[in-house]
Amino acid sequence: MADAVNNPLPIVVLISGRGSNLQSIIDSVAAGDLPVEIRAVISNRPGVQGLQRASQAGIFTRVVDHSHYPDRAAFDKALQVAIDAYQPELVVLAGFMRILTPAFVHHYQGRMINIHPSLLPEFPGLNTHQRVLEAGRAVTGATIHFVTEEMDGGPAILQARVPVLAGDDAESLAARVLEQEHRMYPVVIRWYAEGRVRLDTERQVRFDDVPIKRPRQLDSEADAPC
Ligand code: NHR
Ligand code: GAR
Repeated sequence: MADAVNNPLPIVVLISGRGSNLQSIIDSVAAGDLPVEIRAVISNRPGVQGLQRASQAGIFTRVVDHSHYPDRAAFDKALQVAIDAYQPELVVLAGFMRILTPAFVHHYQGRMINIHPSLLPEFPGLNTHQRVLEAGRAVTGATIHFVTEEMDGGPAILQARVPVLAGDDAESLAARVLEQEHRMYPVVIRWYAEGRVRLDTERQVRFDDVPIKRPRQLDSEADAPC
């Protein structure tokens, strides 16, 4: 647990690319709105924009390049060693694009979260926005969930809904969803830091100790930033 000033929650953020979700977390910490210490940002791809964002903010960066390892197990082991050197209490996947092995996931059970740009359980996996458009959905959104061995299948914590508009393409839709994503991660990480959200032994999300059957919705209660 963390208290805003004295005891920030140590986290490590995993990225693969642009890092705009990372930036929203960095900005929220800098604004004093998020009681965490970003101990490191780790990318599986060298040279990505997210690494620059981290360096600019004075955060340690590491690259664990998946293409340098013979298989997923070897990559995940190296990634685990890199992460654990920073002793985070929470691992945050922010546009991280490699599926993680069960052994890795178990090591961080209840201590690792992901953001995915759809209303899970709908549209897990890649090319999400294109598939939402092809399915003719009027509403899409984003979901933050605990990571389990099932890809994009872990218990959901928070969702935000976003309309699909006439004339949208994958790019315009992604941009509208991303605006909500940028609001969501600071909210959920703060909940985690404050001990308000956790995964219980039955793999149920508990919010203020109460098991929640459905994810919370951004804007629904007092969750919205004022
Ligand atoms: N790992 C596990 N075990 N469980 C989850 O819920 C995970 C995960 C790893 C990543 C993020 C996820 C997303 O939000 C995530 C959730 C990548 C792929 C994928 O197919 C799928 C889902 C997600 C991220 N990746 C390809 C692969 O073969 C590689 C694609 C690439 O490198 O560009 O790993 O959507
Ligand atoms: C975000 O939309 C995130 O939800 C999505 O990629 C984008 C990353 O943007 N994640 C996935 O699709 C995971 N498979 P960012 O690098 O600017 O944060």
